[in-house]
Amino acid sequence: MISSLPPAPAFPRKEGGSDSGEEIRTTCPYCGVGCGVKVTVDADGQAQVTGDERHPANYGRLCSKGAALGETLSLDDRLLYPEIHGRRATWDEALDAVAAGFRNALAEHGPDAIAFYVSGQLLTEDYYVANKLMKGCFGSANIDTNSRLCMSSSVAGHQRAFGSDTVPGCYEDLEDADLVVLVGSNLAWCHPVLYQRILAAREQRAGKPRLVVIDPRRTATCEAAEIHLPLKPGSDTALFNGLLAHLYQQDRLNPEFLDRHVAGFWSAYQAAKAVAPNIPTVAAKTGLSESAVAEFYGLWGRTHKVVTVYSQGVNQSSYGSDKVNAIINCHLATGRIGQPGMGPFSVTGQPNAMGGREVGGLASQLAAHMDFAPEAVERVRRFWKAPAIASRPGLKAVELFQAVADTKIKALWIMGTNPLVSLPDADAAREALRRCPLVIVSDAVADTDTVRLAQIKLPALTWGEKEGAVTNSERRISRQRAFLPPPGEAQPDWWAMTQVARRLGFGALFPYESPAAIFREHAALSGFENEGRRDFDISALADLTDDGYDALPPVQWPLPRGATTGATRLFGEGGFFTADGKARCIAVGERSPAYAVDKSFPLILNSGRIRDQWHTMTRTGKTARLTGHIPEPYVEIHPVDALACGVSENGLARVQSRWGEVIVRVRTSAEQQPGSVFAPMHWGSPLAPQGRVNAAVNPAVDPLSGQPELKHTPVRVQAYRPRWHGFLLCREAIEPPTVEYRVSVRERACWRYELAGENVIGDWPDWARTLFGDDPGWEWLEFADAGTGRYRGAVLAEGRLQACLFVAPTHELPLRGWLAGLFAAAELGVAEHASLLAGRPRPGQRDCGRIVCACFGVGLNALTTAIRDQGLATPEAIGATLKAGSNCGSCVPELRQLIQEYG
Ligand SMILES: Nc1nc2c(c(=O)[nH]1)N[C@H]1C(S)=C(S)[C@@H](COP(=O)(O)OP(=O)(O)OC[C@H]3O[C@@H](n4cnc5c(=O)[nH]c(N)nc54)[C@H](O)[C@@H]3O)O[C@H]1N2
Ligand SMILES: Nc1nc2c(c(=O)[nH]1)N[C@H]1C(S)=C(S)[C@@H](COP(=O)(O)OP(=O)(O)OC[C@H]3O[C@@H](n4cnc5c(=O)[nH]c(N)nc54)[C@H](O)[C@@H]3O)O[C@H]1N2
Ligand code: SF4
Ligand SMILES: [Mo]
Repeated sequence: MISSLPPAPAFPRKEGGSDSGEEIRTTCPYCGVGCGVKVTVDADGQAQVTGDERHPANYGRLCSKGAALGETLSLDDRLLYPEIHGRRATWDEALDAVAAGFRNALAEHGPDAIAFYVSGQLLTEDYYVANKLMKGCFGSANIDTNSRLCMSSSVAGHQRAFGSDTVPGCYEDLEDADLVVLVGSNLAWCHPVLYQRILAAREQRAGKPRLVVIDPRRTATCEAAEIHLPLKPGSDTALFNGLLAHLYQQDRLNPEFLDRHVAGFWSAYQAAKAVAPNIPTVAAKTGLSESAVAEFYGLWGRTHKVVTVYSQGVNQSSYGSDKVNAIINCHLATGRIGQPGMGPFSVTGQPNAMGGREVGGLASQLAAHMDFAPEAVERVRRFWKAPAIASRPGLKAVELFQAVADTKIKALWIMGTNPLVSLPDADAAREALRRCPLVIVSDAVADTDTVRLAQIKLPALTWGEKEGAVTNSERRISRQRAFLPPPGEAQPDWWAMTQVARRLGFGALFPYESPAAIFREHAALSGFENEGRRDFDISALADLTDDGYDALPPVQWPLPRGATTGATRLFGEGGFFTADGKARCIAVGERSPAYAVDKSFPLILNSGRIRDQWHTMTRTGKTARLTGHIPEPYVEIHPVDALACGVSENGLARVQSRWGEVIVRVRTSAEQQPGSVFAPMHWGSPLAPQGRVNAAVNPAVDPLSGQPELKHTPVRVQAYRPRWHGFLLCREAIEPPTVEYRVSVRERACWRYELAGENVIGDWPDWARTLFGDDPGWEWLEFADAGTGRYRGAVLAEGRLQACLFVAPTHELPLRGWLAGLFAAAELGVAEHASLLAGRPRPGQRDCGRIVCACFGVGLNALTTAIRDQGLATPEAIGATLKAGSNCGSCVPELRQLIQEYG
């Protein structure tokens, strides 16, 4: 029998959710742009998702991921009831066990022996409850979050420069600027709607803002850029120190702003001049040409309205906070901050990275943008009436997992994050969890690397099912609203924590029956004894009624009591949150990554994101619309390096570091700079056991922020030559075989498994029957050639294709797209039988190739043919002919590339 894994849900959705046909306005659960979406659930439960034209983040636009949200809501992969040690449990049993675990760990080992590891994807209310329970009741600050891997260098940089963790600007600045500089940001793929807003502004403003991209690789974002600076990995501090020196030397400073609102310029300038005194030095340190550096400096110096956007190429470094301050220094020195079209702009990654920072969910903060200064601790203690308040910072993510490895942490609750895929040195993190006496994981999904190691599993409600608030990159708080009934026994995270708190005797502090009550308390704390001393103040929302909370429109903070509109920008007239009200320029010296390449590990492994996948793929991996663009984990390498390493396009490579290794597909590309390779962060064991890149990523961190250096690990790349390659397609998911290389891919009408192995199985027909099962009613079409090691086998049930397996000594196997398409056919004819046996499409039948446009499923082959044969020369022309690129626009940079290549 073809087993139909994962099983049909034992717990369907309950009654409730929105009424059929009712339109619910909510917020996209992916990136920090925080787009508003409208959802309508039709009578058969299918959700239709469109952009909310009223939401000020996106005004109706969506990217490929947002547009495909409706296809990610099935229950087949969900965690739907609590489990203890692999056995189903009631919520009461599970909550009792969690409470007992923390009670015992506290009693025996004290507050340093417990920890929470949470997520920028929790809603603000979940986050607030987690922070209060840990810091106000357990008396420990051992609550850290995946934001440590994401934004903590920006937080540290903001705090050093502004005295507070404030993003000074707003999205409109990106449209109003005359120059937008993107540093370590692949905006076209990672904040696609912001990228589209910039492009749309350029249409209207005669090419302004101009775009500069600073990234070691040439990314899709560079497609529309005037200048791409492929700097040496890690050399951003040299580039921006050089810019600061240049601005001074060229008399481009704003002396009045500096004088009134900034301290520390002189020492920052001296430090900059010492390491990057002139353009030739900068060119030598960054690997850029002198003319490119001069052009960039000239443009930055001359242009008044500049926004410098930065993201993980800046933050994820062992001196990320210095990179941040080197950038901010230039804006402070020129007074280009907090005015329309100007400012440094850290774009946040996760939908609620900002909300987490607001509640204080990082181990290095206390609550509501307060730190551990004695008066802040005392203030928060009084507000919470806290029985035991944390008075010093707790362990930061990487240290925290080190403490777990050292068995100093006896009870750990992980919520809304998958650290065994996303933490650096991920195999060591896995070992650490194995050693931890109590691991509790709250997740929405039943099978992730992290959930696999949980002793207690708690089923969480997720997007579409839960209510709460998130804050986007421009300080805008938006509501997430439920439109689906809760499935199975899943509960919101705040509820689970509240129940545990009550079991531990903290019921009076956790009286919450709804997220609205939690939000009001959070808003009240932000204004408590604030009087304008702290940037984060939303006390105007402290008295919201439940209805007011339900109806809350998107609002920016600060929003102190009495205010009716939030602040669009801060610091335009100074007013920094330091003791003297002045910002600080920070002296940044010569810096280089923690681990340098050497003879054994001669290449730099860079890592990051692809257009259509979200993090560890628990949602975006579920829809063929999103897996078609890039179906397999890969390493991208410059052709010259590929030659030197003996790897070739489409082959497999082993990427090894001192910490671990992965086996992934090879893509060669001149867009990589020689000496550096790139691998995506997304794949975990459920879909690709050998593709978890963080097994190889080093655990070095920024000493100030604790953010790991995820963009820079010395590695070697070698060809991996298995003895056979194969793939199988199957109408239903099956238990995939355990072989040396395997990747599972969701296709439209089937599952695909890419396989490769060391042990030649030999009797392929027999193997096929073990994998697919056998049934007397099935028809087998098979071709086997033991001599050449080839096998082609297909199973038909009542004329329909059920499954097929293709094996060969090389990867050049029949076309997957053509075969996957056959699963959609009602019945296969004789001609198709023959072509299946031959492993080739019939003349005239085509393979659509890799999907480029996710919205309309337009493949590479159709595009290249149309570009060549019909002379399509613009993305608009392609849109008019094939529709590709005409909906969300996420693929437009790639369409431009194809036009260049094939036009
Ligand atoms: N499609 C998609 N979008 C997402 C996400 C996703 O998973 N998928 N995740 C969201 C999250 S949480 C985040 S944090 C953001 C991240 O958004 P981004 O930061 O834009 O994405 P990354 O791909 O991690 O890294 C950005 C770039 O940094 C470059 N880089 C590497 N080293 C250096 C260096 O030394 N200097 C410079 N200047 N650049 C360097 C890389 O080559 C890469 O292109 O994306 C968000 N949006
Ligand atoms: N090599 C490398 N590693 C990286 C990065 C990189 O650039 N390179 N980037 C880093 C960055 S910036 C980030 S943000 C991280 C992201 O990494 P993670 O946070 O580990 O990735 P996600 O897949 O988003 O994990 C979210 C989990 O929460 C679950 N979930 C969804 N909704 C809910 C809910 O409401 N409640 C609960 N309890 N669970 C829920 C999902 O099923 C999923 O398992 O990765 C980091 N790791
Ligand atoms: S840009 Fe895309 S992923 Fe980000 S919030 Fe908007 S729709 Fe969601
Ligand atoms: Mo992130």
